[in-house]
Amino acid sequence: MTTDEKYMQLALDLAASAKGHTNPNPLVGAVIVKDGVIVGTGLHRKAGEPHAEVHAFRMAGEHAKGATLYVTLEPCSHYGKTPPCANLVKESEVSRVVVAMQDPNPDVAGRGIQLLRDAGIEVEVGVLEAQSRRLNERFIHNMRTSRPFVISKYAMTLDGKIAAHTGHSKWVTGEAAREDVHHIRHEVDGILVGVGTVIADNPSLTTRLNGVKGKNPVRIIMDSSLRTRENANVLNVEEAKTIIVCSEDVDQEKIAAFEKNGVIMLPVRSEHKRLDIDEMLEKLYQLGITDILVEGGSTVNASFLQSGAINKYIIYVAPKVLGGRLSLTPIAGHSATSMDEAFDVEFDSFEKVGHDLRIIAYPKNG
Ligand code: AOF
Ligand code: ZN
Repeated sequence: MTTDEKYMQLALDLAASAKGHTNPNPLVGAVIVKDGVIVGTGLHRKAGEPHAEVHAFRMAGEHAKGATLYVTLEPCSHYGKTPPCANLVKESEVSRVVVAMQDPNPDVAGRGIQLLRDAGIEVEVGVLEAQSRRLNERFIHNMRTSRPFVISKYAMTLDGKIAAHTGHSKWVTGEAAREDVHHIRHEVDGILVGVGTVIADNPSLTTRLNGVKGKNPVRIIMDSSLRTRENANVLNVEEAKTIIVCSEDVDQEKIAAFEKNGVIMLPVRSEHKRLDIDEMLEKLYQLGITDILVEGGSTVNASFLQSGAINKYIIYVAPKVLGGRLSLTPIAGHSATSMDEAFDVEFDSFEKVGHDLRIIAYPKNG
């Protein structure tokens, strides 16, 4: 690792510590170094609060003069909820700025870097860029598509089954893997399941972390013809917000009844009871949902796969073999006639979580 990479890594680690707290904003970290001494550090903690650079400069004070600023995202050049950081960087009289990646926000998009260069500051872009892009995969996707970043999560046996043919599935994975899922729930804005899962399992879809109070994502239920029962746990809106996505041709009175109970109703187009995934995602993003954990069932998983809406896979593999042609698999829907129809993915990482395996993969060319 070069010296620049070492300090950028520190800035990335600082940024990552706020995972799940900055939405809709990106994760940003900053480190200021003068003569080999770290004189300032900062991170963006929460939307609406100061940017990473502001905290770092506050700490560095006079020491910033002639120093190097390491920042994981290009300093902003626009007036958002906070004033532009590029001006602050200029005034601080740092002599060098090292940036991991350009800001994908169209309001910034290189203007911050240009502003600094125009002021005679040496700016280097691209140090640990891949890591920074990975850290902000959700933000980059939001900026590019105005849609939430979709994570498909499921747990299966070594032979790719999620349940016995009876539907019995408690449990595929062990406690550590199930706890890991709660950490992901804690970090995302929304958790989505189909009405089939609501009827079969009556889940509450809340975050339960050992000892630490979890942040509950908004529960999103895909329920085209409004089959969710009145006493379903997901309708307890005191616990967490609930959005039900239904077909736009369902009875208005039915919609009104759910709304009366505090549920947010989201009617979208549908064809043969299949909800339009893209319209749903567009509307969810407008409601402020920047990322979604899709937790099945297999019909919902199939809709997401077929519409090309999956951005990331987090898959748990249990050291069990179930067998059986009728055992259930994670993704139902259309049955391909040849291997050529498979969706290609790229493995990113695999790790043991308790006795299970967690695989992270991304769709190829996605
Ligand atoms: C952050 N934190 O540390 C940096 C950001 O509404 P505002 O003023 O908070 O501006 C948010 C935008 O600022 C964000 O979309 C990104 O383009 C830019 N940089 N944002 O939340 C930071 N440096
Ligand atoms: Zn800023």
